[in-house]
Amino acid sequence: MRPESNAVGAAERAPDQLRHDWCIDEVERLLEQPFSDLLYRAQQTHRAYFDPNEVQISSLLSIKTGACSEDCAYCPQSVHHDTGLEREALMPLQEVLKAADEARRQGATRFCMGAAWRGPKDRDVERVAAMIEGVKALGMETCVTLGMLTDGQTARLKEAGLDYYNHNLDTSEAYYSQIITTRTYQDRLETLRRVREAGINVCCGGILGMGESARDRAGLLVELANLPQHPESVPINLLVQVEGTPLAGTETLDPFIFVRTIAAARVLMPASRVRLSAGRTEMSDELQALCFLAGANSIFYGERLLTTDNPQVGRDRALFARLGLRMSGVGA
Ligand code: SAM
Ligand code: DTB
Ligand code: SF4
Repeated sequence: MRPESNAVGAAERAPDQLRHDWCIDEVERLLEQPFSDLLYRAQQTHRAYFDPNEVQISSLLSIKTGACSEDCAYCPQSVHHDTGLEREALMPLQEVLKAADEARRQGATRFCMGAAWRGPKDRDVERVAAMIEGVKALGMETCVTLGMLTDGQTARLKEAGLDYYNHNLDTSEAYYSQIITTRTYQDRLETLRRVREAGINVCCGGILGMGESARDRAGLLVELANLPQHPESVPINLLVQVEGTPLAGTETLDPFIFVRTIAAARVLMPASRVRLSAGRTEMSDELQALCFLAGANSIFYGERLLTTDNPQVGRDRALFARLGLRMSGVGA
């Protein structure tokens, strides 16, 4: 399998060093290490596998918004929560391609299309396949997140040329039923297995700041790292609290715990892209710098995530310049 663009061939370089036998106690201890020790270890790992000054850039587009039948407690798009979001039908192909081209011009190398579905119908997959083909023709990597998939659907997406499928475990198995009741952890793992078996790269991570315990955070990381193959992309989201969702008003997470969790993800999954994902709008530049120092080397770029705000591109460009970070694929 091809390594992520501009990674230093890490996955091929030391596959024997990638562990899949982590236990929760061990990761809890890692997360509790003195901050400087944990960051030093994460830095060593990061530098052994990647150029620490290079960050992969993805842009997001919601191609089908709202009215999702699932009850994910964090999500503004669930039909179970009243967040005032307008529901929108699947976007026309030309609009999607226009957005992708604009993202490419801004410097994104991967275009991620998200749909608020429990899972797509086969006719939806046909339309998404055309979007994947069109975005690939622009010279970008493609990622989609459409919910649960069948074997036939993963095969169709692979045939269209899909590079990555995003499907998050979100939290530990123990905490999952507090967050989502309309599907199981096992359902999630099944789709991940199908995606992997179809030969599509896996993008899988979670959300922090949902009222979970330290053990839940360790549990999520262990689930990710102990998959038969590490996900190539690991998005770590900080909960974006949206009024009307059950998690609005949750006590905010200590930012150092967020940074520690990024560092632990880097240590457990050395060759993966760890993406500093949702929640950046509320983070200071200094906190984001700590996340990069802890081993994050990917972001969502562009003024919108799916339905909520992301930092202005000017702010990100200025931050990258101040930190001497390069966007991968842009002049690299
Ligand atoms: N419906 C599909 C699914 O759930 O897999 C795809 C779209 S869903 C919005 C993609 C991911 O966005 C979720 O798995 C979750 O991790 C993340 N997400 C949704 N709402 C969020 C929020 N308020 N804060 C942080 N992350 C969020
Ligand atoms: C992921 O882990 N985070 C992205 C992407 N994968 C699809 C989505 C974040 C959504 C934040 C809330 C919103 O904008 O609706
Ligand atoms: Fe639906 Fe995905 Fe939101 Fe859950 S996270 S409610 S599955 S759009």
